[in-house]
Amino acid sequence: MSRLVCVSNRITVPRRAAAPGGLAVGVLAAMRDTGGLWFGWSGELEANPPPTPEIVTRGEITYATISLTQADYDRYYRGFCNTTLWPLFHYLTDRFRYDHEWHLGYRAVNRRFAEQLLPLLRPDDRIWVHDYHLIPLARELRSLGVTQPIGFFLHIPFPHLEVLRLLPPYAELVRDLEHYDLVGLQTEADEQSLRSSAARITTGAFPIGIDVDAVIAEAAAAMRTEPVRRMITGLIGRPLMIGVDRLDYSKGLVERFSAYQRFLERHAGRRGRLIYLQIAPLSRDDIQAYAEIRAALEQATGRTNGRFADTDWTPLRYLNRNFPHGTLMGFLRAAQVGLVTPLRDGMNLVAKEFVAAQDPADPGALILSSLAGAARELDGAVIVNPYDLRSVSQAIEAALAMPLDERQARHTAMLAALRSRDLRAWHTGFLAALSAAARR
Ligand code: GDG
Repeated sequence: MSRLVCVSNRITVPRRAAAPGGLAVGVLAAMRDTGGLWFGWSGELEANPPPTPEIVTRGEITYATISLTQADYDRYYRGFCNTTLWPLFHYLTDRFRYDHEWHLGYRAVNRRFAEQLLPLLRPDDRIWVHDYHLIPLARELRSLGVTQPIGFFLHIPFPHLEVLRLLPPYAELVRDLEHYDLVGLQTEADEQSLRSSAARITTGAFPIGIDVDAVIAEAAAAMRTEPVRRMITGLIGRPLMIGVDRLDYSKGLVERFSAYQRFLERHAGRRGRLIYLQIAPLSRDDIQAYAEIRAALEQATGRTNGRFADTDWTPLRYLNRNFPHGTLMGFLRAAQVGLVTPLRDGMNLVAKEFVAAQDPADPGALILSSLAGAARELDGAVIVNPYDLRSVSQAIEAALAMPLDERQARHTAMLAALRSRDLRAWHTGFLAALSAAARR
């Protein structure tokens, strides 16, 4: 079988501190199945990056990493990727900024990725490029003479043309996508949005899933570990409501904290009888919008706890910490309510992990934003509009009061949906479609 070459912005070489994020887990699962080469940025900044990648092999996977300069990082990563494309693609146009220099930096880094990947390629490779950082990569590779199949998967939403048009070089970006044999998106809605800009691209919806049995096993095993037991002891028998999100404005945390405050106002009987634990590891914290959101959340936490806490009760526990994945799955299993309310999300794997982590005999209820890709599969969740504080507050009450038989019925339906489109289905489905598209 031909070799799989995955390309993503950041690379997780095992035993290096891994940044939390759904993409790395998905790529790793695909690579573990077939072996192959994974190419991307090491996360290091250097004044004079070496002209060839650093190569490390672990088992069946070879990792090839390059470093970037500070100027690349500022223009390509902080600028164009995370201050231009990220907010625009999430329809958060207030946060969208554009600078021509950032765009040049984006193009230059994509060119360098292509030049450094080229000597590593073999004639029978299949190349799978991941996410918004690398949209121009196929065009660059093709211009260097690469003829192997190249597929692209976008982990975040794709905006409708009427939003995409805010981006000055939007037409160029759409033309970049035409150089791929296949462009994969999370949902059919994203696929339709892309089609509003580009009719000539071969597209498909490949919703990313999770390794259901692995999460079930992780969550069950974590219940016996010290960190999970300590957390449960600290609840003193109170029900737990949980959120786990990278600290990102797209995750709707400010709105969520406001909805919780409203809930405590309107449901005085629940005061002292519920603990909301929000885990939000810092991400991209050198970008101003992220620093702002962090400050807003600290203030909101202080307001809620200052107003409602009692000598023996803190309503909101807000942690900017990273936990091992297994520990997180144990926390999810211990919760009666999962709160996943992004303002927009490509998929949202935490919602899926919450479902899989539950004890089927007494499952918790999931509150899920209608604006997350996952809402299209998880219709057993309590679906909310994250901007509607009243409905989120009512959903919290409904989730807490939901009878066991209803929780079980919803959980069974959602678990079946997760199994029918799991992580393996995602990568095998994409790669099969890529081969078929390349043959045509
Ligand atoms: C992007 C898209 C799409 C979280 N905190 C920690 C930690 N996590 C893990 C979660 C989950 C993953 O990270 C987060 O995935 P999400 O899907 O929720 O969100 P993004 O990072 O924004 O991912 C998203 C995804 O790509 C995949 O295509 O679903 O829409 O935005 O697995 O459990 N993991 C560890 N420590 C943490 O503190 N180890």
